[in-house]
Amino acid sequence: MTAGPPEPVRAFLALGSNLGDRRRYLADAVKRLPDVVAVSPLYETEPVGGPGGQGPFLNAVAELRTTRTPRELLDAAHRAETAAGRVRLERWGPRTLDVDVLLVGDLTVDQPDLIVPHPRMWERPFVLIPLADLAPDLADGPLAALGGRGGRVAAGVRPAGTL
Ligand code: GSY
Repeated sequence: MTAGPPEPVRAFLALGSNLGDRRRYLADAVKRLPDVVAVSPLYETEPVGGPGGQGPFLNAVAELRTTRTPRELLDAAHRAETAAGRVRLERWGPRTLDVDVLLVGDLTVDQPDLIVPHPRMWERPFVLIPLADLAPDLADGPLAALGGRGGRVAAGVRPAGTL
């Protein structure tokens, strides 16, 4: 028996920006990324980690229906960051665009530059809250462990409209 074409899976990418025209960087990234079928609402969020004095982030999550590998999605994420003029001045510092691969179906990857599922996603309200808008089945449990969806404001995550 020969293998048929790969079945598309549901994948999720996290998008964030806290420098320059944040909304435009997110909108351009969504157009650039492959196989996007849905985008969460936007949230304005307090920076987690990194140097003090950074401005707030705009965060969202994009849902893909894709046959691409996690590595191909990471490459697409890096291309979108480069197109946004991202310069890596400072680790965890302000950035025009950050795109993280969160989940790719039920695939797991553990490589030096790519871990899927994203290892810190389950503790980040700025990821889980927009993810819960698209996939409550995946995010509501971890979000409840952090204080629940009702904890949005307390977690420094404020609704900021849509793209
Ligand atoms: O890891 C994504 C970049 N990032 C963010 C972010 O997107 N949102 C918030 N609120 N804090 C962050 N810290 C980092 S690093």
